[in-house]
Amino acid sequence: MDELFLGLDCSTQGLTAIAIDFNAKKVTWKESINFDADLKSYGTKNGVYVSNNGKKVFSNPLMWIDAVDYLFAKLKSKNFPFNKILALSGSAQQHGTVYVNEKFEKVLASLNTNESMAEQLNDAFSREIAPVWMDSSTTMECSEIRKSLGGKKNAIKITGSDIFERFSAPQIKKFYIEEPSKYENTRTIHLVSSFLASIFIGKNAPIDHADGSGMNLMNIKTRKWDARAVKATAPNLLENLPPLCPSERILGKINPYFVKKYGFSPNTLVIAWSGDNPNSLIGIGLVKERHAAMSLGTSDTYFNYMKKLFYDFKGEGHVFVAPTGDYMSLICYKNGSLAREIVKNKFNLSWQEFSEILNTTAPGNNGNIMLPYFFPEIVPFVPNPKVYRFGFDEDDMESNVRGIIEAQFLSMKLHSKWIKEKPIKIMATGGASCNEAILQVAADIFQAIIYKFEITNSAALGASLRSAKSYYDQVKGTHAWFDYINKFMNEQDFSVIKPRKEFRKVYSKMLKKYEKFEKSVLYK
Ligand code: ADP
Ligand code: XUL
Repeated sequence: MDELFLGLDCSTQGLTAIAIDFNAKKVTWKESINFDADLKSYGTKNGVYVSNNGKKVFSNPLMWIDAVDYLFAKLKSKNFPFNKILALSGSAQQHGTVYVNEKFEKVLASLNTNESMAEQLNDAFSREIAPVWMDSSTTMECSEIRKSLGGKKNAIKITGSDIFERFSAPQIKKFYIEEPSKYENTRTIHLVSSFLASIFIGKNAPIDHADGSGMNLMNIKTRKWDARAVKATAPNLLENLPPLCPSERILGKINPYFVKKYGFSPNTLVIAWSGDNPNSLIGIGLVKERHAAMSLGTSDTYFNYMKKLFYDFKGEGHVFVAPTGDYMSLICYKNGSLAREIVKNKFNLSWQEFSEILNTTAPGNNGNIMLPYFFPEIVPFVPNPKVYRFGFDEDDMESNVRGIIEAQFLSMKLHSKWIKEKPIKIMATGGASCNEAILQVAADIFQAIIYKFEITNSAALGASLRSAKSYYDQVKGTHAWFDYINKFMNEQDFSVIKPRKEFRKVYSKMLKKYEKFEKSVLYK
């Protein structure tokens, strides 16, 4: 009988399911839904709601659980073999917080299959909205927490990151200050990942160490809630935080709702869920040093696997626990796909036409440089969006198209310098990684080989691989991650984008110029 494993990824803009047959080394199913298009009644744009000043960005947790029912109904209509899934795990956008009340667990334990989960869980939230990673409204709370922890350097040493607007601690603090009675009614504060894991096990699920690292609440060394950070955030917070656990933890058997409604076996194991970037680390097989990844999704991220803990005391980057139990570095950009789309749409281009321009214009953009802060930026910190163009104007199509792509990778190269290992290989993933013209610019700027996989959703793939490992470790004894990855990933289809040596000089010069321009606008 087939031994299948399911990985789900609840990202900013949609929900994806990937099923793998681990022994056959194959992805056997892939199905996605898009929140804006498939769950229109929620009225999101790119999966979120944005306040007028652009700083508050949030979503509706009911939409995410509706998405699970919607996607599973779609899979059922296609005869997806739910009964062959031995274990499942999941991935979710990082940092977002979900606030549930005491009804949550009670309803979860007795879900009825005649109604949707969202209908039944309607009253189970103490806060209707869930702030997400794109939120940048908590600058004041960040400085208060940072101060309580003894400044930036201490905050980094304790939590692995400086205090960031989108991280959970400042978000929770703001909620406590602005809506104290709703905070009082909160029974548990989940991350998106642990919230969704909860519906799959029918009770509050723990937060895994990897996603827990993105909260400014977990001690990066002890992997426990840090008493100082918890105190600096909100009163009685410890009672409201789920326990922490290793990412490989088997949480239990699947909630009977899914057995009755979709035909899962009652023995299906549910493995701890994690964040999308940690899952991607596994989904592209990054369990070795000197291999890095760029994920080009709604956010652009750059990350690599680290055996040992080290910090970015400049405070731009993060250190997370990796799902392997080691560490990973990460830098995150808000001006990723949505910024690329603004340029593409301004000139009414298809992605193919956009790529054509990249393929036919000169690397170095004839000396033109863009600083593309269409949205408030995380790295470098730009609280108020503004696009700077040096040497060209906003109507010059070629320079804008090349300008934004070069800027994104020059910035990635510049701000990942703290990660001491220089990559020899970079794996590309995320929706925009299907675009070879974009990846060629990245290869030329980094002067590294870029691997492009056929499966662009490495977060869902990573979740399915994590569920396979936890399952087989339990039945066959523990094996190293490296063995699992080697077995599976080497069989996946990929292509290689080589750096063109002739552009090395152009880009090393341009990087210096970019750095100078960046400094001139940031510190003026
Ligand atoms: P997330 O997981 O963050 O929700 P995805 O990784 O699915 O997002 O990426 C979605 C983005 O991929 C879209 O916003 C779109 O801009 C981008 N995208 C899709 N196809 C292409 C393409 N051919 N070239 C460049 N970008 C693309
Ligand atoms: C990472 C980050 C984003 C989200 C959404 O720190 O904020 O990459 O995980 O994908």
